[in-house]
Amino acid sequence: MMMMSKSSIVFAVGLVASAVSASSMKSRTDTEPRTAIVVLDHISPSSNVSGTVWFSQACADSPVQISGHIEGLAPNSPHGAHVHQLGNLTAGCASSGGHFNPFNQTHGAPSDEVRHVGDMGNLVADEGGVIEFELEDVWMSLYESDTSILGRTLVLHGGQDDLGKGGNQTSLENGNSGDRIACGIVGFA
Ligand SMILES: *[C@@H]1O[C@H](CO)[C@@H](O)[C@H](O)[C@H]1NC(C)=O
Ligand SMILES: *[C@@H]1O[C@H](CO)[C@@H](O)[C@H](O)[C@H]1NC(C)=O
Ligand SMILES: *[C@@H]1O[C@H](CO)[C@@H](O)[C@H](O)[C@H]1NC(C)=O
Ligand SMILES: *[C@@H]1O[C@H](CO)[C@@H](O)[C@H](O)[C@H]1NC(C)=O
Ligand SMILES: [Cu+2]
Repeated sequence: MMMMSKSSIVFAVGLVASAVSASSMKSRTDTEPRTAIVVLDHISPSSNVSGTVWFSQACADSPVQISGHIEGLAPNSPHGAHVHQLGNLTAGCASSGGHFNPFNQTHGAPSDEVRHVGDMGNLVADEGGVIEFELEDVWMSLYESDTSILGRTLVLHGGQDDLGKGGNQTSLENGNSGDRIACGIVGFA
Protein backbone atom coordinates (compact mmCIF):
# COMPACT_ATOMS: atom_id res chain seq x y z
CA MET A 1 0.00 0.00 0.00
CA MET A 2 2.85 2.37 0.82
CA MET A 3 4.38 1.67 -2.58
CA MET A 4 1.11 2.35 -4.37
CA SER A 5 0.49 5.71 -2.79
CA LYS A 6 4.11 6.79 -3.22
CA SER A 7 4.09 6.08 -6.94
CA SER A 8 0.73 7.83 -7.38
CA ILE A 9 2.21 10.92 -5.84
CA VAL A 10 5.24 10.72 -8.12
CA PHE A 11 2.91 10.25 -11.09
CA ALA A 12 0.83 13.29 -10.14
CA VAL A 13 3.94 15.44 -9.69
CA GLY A 14 5.18 14.21 -13.08
CA LEU A 15 1.98 15.36 -14.73
CA VAL A 16 2.27 18.83 -13.24
CA ALA A 17 5.92 19.04 -14.28
CA SER A 18 5.22 18.07 -17.88
CA ALA A 19 2.34 20.53 -18.11
CA VAL A 20 4.66 23.30 -16.92
CA SER A 21 7.43 22.29 -19.30
CA ALA A 22 5.10 22.13 -22.30
CA SER A 23 3.76 25.59 -21.67
CA SER A 24 6.73 27.57 -20.42
CA MET A 25 10.04 25.80 -21.09
CA LYS A 26 12.04 24.77 -24.12
CA SER A 27 11.73 21.11 -25.01
CA ARG A 28 14.62 18.96 -23.80
CA THR A 29 14.17 15.81 -25.90
CA ASP A 30 16.95 13.95 -27.72
CA THR A 31 15.69 15.03 -31.11
CA GLU A 32 15.29 18.76 -30.47
CA PRO A 33 18.37 20.91 -31.21
CA ARG A 34 20.16 22.18 -28.15
CA THR A 35 22.29 25.19 -27.42
CA ALA A 36 24.57 26.10 -24.54
CA ILE A 37 26.60 29.17 -23.60
CA VAL A 38 29.69 29.96 -21.56
CA VAL A 39 30.46 33.43 -20.27
CA LEU A 40 34.20 33.60 -19.64
CA ASP A 41 34.99 35.95 -16.83
CA HIS A 42 37.92 37.95 -15.48
CA ILE A 43 38.48 35.34 -12.84
CA SER A 44 41.40 37.06 -11.16
CA PRO A 45 42.14 40.78 -10.81
CA SER A 46 45.32 40.39 -12.85
CA SER A 47 43.50 38.94 -15.85
CA ASN A 48 41.64 41.02 -18.43
CA VAL A 49 40.31 38.05 -20.34
CA SER A 50 36.62 37.92 -21.16
CA GLY A 51 34.51 36.30 -23.79
CA THR A 52 31.57 34.20 -24.82
CA VAL A 53 31.51 30.70 -26.27
CA TRP A 54 28.45 29.19 -27.94
CA PHE A 55 27.66 25.50 -28.41
CA SER A 56 24.95 23.97 -30.56
CA GLN A 57 23.97 20.43 -31.49
CA ALA A 58 21.20 19.43 -33.89
CA CYS A 59 20.35 16.14 -32.15
CA ALA A 60 22.00 13.64 -29.79
CA ASP A 61 23.87 11.89 -32.64
CA SER A 62 25.25 14.98 -34.37
CA PRO A 63 28.52 16.82 -33.73
CA VAL A 64 28.66 19.84 -31.44
CA GLN A 65 29.37 23.14 -33.19
CA ILE A 66 31.42 25.49 -31.05
CA SER A 67 32.17 29.14 -31.72
CA GLY A 68 33.54 31.89 -29.61
CA HIS A 69 34.87 35.40 -29.15
CA ILE A 70 37.48 35.93 -26.42
CA GLU A 71 39.52 39.08 -25.83
CA GLY A 72 42.11 40.59 -23.53
CA LEU A 73 44.89 38.13 -24.41
CA ALA A 74 48.55 38.67 -25.24
CA PRO A 75 49.07 39.31 -28.98
CA ASN A 76 49.63 36.21 -31.14
CA SER A 77 49.47 33.83 -28.18
CA PRO A 78 48.25 30.22 -28.13
CA HIS A 79 46.03 29.07 -25.25
CA GLY A 80 45.05 25.57 -24.22
CA ALA A 81 41.29 25.19 -23.84
CA HIS A 82 39.44 22.36 -22.15
CA VAL A 83 36.14 21.49 -20.58
CA HIS A 84 37.00 20.60 -17.00
CA GLN A 85 35.04 18.11 -14.97
CA LEU A 86 33.27 20.21 -12.35
CA GLY A 87 31.07 23.29 -12.34
CA ASN A 88 32.34 24.31 -8.90
CA LEU A 89 33.91 27.78 -9.09
CA THR A 90 34.08 28.30 -5.31
CA ALA A 91 37.83 28.85 -5.58
CA GLY A 92 37.60 30.31 -9.08
CA CYS A 93 38.81 28.24 -12.05
CA ALA A 94 41.04 26.26 -9.66
CA SER A 95 38.12 24.29 -8.20
CA SER A 96 36.78 23.07 -11.55
CA GLY A 97 38.77 19.83 -11.27
CA GLY A 98 40.83 18.22 -14.01
CA HIS A 99 39.92 17.79 -17.67
CA PHE A 100 36.52 16.20 -18.24
CA ASN A 101 37.61 12.60 -18.87
CA PRO A 102 34.72 10.14 -18.50
CA PHE A 103 36.63 7.33 -20.30
CA ASN A 104 39.81 7.69 -18.22
CA GLN A 105 42.04 8.30 -21.24
CA THR A 106 45.27 10.27 -21.49
CA HIS A 107 45.27 13.88 -22.71
CA GLY A 108 45.48 14.58 -26.43
CA ALA A 109 44.59 16.79 -29.35
CA PRO A 110 40.90 17.08 -30.22
CA SER A 111 41.61 15.11 -33.43
CA ASP A 112 43.29 12.22 -31.56
CA GLU A 113 41.67 8.83 -30.95
CA VAL A 114 42.95 8.89 -27.39
CA ARG A 115 41.99 12.14 -25.68
CA HIS A 116 39.90 13.58 -22.91
CA VAL A 117 36.34 14.37 -23.94
CA GLY A 118 37.07 17.90 -22.69
CA ASP A 119 40.13 18.41 -24.90
CA MET A 120 39.67 21.38 -27.25
CA GLY A 121 43.28 21.95 -28.31
CA ASN A 122 44.76 25.43 -28.65
CA LEU A 123 42.95 28.66 -29.43
CA VAL A 124 45.26 31.32 -30.86
CA ALA A 125 44.89 35.06 -30.24
CA ASP A 126 45.51 37.45 -33.14
CA GLU A 127 47.73 40.55 -32.99
CA GLY A 128 44.98 42.39 -31.14
CA GLY A 129 44.80 39.72 -28.45
CA VAL A 130 41.45 38.44 -29.74
CA ILE A 131 40.42 34.85 -30.36
CA GLU A 132 37.61 34.21 -32.83
CA PHE A 133 37.04 30.54 -33.41
CA GLU A 134 34.76 27.88 -34.82
CA LEU A 135 35.18 24.18 -34.07
CA GLU A 136 33.25 20.99 -34.51
CA ASP A 137 33.51 18.18 -31.97
CA VAL A 138 32.15 14.64 -32.20
CA TRP A 139 32.93 13.61 -28.61
CA MET A 140 31.22 16.21 -26.48
CA SER A 141 27.47 16.24 -26.06
CA LEU A 142 24.80 18.66 -24.89
CA TYR A 143 22.42 15.75 -24.23
CA GLU A 144 22.18 13.62 -21.10
CA SER A 145 24.95 11.06 -21.52
CA ASP A 146 28.43 10.11 -20.25
CA THR A 147 29.86 12.83 -22.48
CA SER A 148 27.54 15.70 -21.51
CA ILE A 149 29.46 18.91 -20.87
CA LEU A 150 26.49 20.76 -19.36
CA GLY A 151 27.17 22.11 -15.89
CA ARG A 152 30.92 21.66 -16.31
CA THR A 153 33.50 24.43 -16.77
CA LEU A 154 35.25 25.69 -19.90
CA VAL A 155 38.78 26.76 -18.93
CA LEU A 156 41.20 28.87 -20.94
CA HIS A 157 44.87 28.54 -19.98
CA GLY A 158 47.68 31.08 -20.11
CA GLY A 159 50.00 28.91 -22.20
CA GLN A 160 50.13 26.52 -25.11
CA ASP A 161 48.77 23.01 -24.75
CA ASP A 162 51.38 20.40 -25.79
CA LEU A 163 48.48 18.08 -26.70
CA GLY A 164 49.93 15.13 -24.79
CA LYS A 165 53.17 15.20 -26.83
CA GLY A 166 55.34 16.92 -24.20
CA GLY A 167 57.08 13.72 -23.16
CA ASN A 168 56.31 13.77 -19.44
CA GLN A 169 53.55 12.73 -17.06
CA THR A 170 51.85 16.14 -16.76
CA SER A 171 51.67 16.34 -20.56
CA LEU A 172 49.51 13.21 -20.50
CA GLU A 173 47.34 14.71 -17.75
CA ASN A 174 46.88 18.35 -18.70
CA GLY A 175 49.09 19.37 -21.64
CA ASN A 176 51.28 21.66 -19.49
CA SER A 177 49.22 24.67 -20.60
CA GLY A 178 49.79 26.78 -17.53
CA ASP A 179 47.55 28.92 -15.34
CA ARG A 180 43.79 28.97 -15.69
CA ILE A 181 43.30 32.56 -16.87
CA ALA A 182 39.57 32.49 -17.55
CA CYS A 183 36.67 30.10 -17.12
CA GLY A 184 32.91 29.82 -17.12
CA ILE A 185 30.22 27.20 -16.63
CA VAL A 186 28.59 25.58 -19.66
CA GLY A 187 24.93 26.50 -19.23
CA PHE A 188 21.72 25.73 -21.12
CA ALA A 189 20.79 28.44 -23.60
C1 LIG B 1 44.72 44.63 -17.73
O1 LIG B 1 44.29 45.90 -18.20
C2 LIG B 1 44.86 46.97 -17.44
C3 LIG B 1 44.21 48.25 -17.93
O2 LIG B 1 44.18 48.31 -19.34
C4 LIG B 1 46.37 46.96 -17.63
O3 LIG B 1 46.96 47.99 -16.88
C5 LIG B 1 46.92 45.61 -17.14
O4 LIG B 1 48.30 45.53 -17.40
C6 LIG B 1 46.22 44.46 -17.85
N1 LIG B 1 46.64 43.21 -17.24
C7 LIG B 1 47.08 42.18 -17.96
C8 LIG B 1 47.45 40.94 -17.19
O5 LIG B 1 47.15 42.18 -19.20
C1 LIG C 1 33.87 23.17 -4.27
O1 LIG C 1 35.22 23.52 -4.30
C2 LIG C 1 35.75 23.93 -3.04
C3 LIG C 1 37.16 24.46 -3.26
O2 LIG C 1 37.97 23.47 -3.86
C4 LIG C 1 35.69 22.74 -2.09
O3 LIG C 1 36.21 23.11 -0.83
C5 LIG C 1 34.26 22.30 -1.95
O4 LIG C 1 34.20 21.13 -1.15
C6 LIG C 1 33.63 22.01 -3.31
N1 LIG C 1 32.21 21.82 -3.14
C7 LIG C 1 31.62 20.68 -3.44
C8 LIG C 1 30.15 20.64 -3.20
O5 LIG C 1 32.22 19.73 -3.92
C1 LIG D 1 42.53 5.30 -15.05
O1 LIG D 1 43.68 4.96 -15.79
C2 LIG D 1 44.85 4.90 -15.01
C3 LIG D 1 46.04 4.72 -15.93
O2 LIG D 1 45.79 3.71 -16.86
C4 LIG D 1 44.73 3.81 -13.96
O3 LIG D 1 45.89 3.77 -13.17
C5 LIG D 1 43.50 4.11 -13.10
O4 LIG D 1 43.31 3.06 -12.18
C6 LIG D 1 42.27 4.29 -13.94
N1 LIG D 1 41.19 4.78 -13.10
C7 LIG D 1 39.97 4.26 -13.17
C8 LIG D 1 38.95 4.88 -12.27
O5 LIG D 1 39.67 3.34 -13.91
C1 LIG E 1 56.75 18.48 -18.03
O1 LIG E 1 57.34 19.42 -18.88
C2 LIG E 1 56.76 20.73 -18.78
C3 LIG E 1 57.38 21.60 -19.86
O2 LIG E 1 58.77 21.57 -19.78
C4 LIG E 1 56.97 21.28 -17.39
O3 LIG E 1 56.38 22.56 -17.27
C5 LIG E 1 56.33 20.32 -16.40
O4 LIG E 1 56.53 20.77 -15.08
C6 LIG E 1 56.90 18.92 -16.58
N1 LIG E 1 56.19 18.00 -15.71
C7 LIG E 1 56.84 17.09 -14.97
C8 LIG E 1 55.99 16.18 -14.16
O5 LIG E 1 58.06 17.04 -14.94
CU1 LIG F 1 42.31 22.96 -18.82
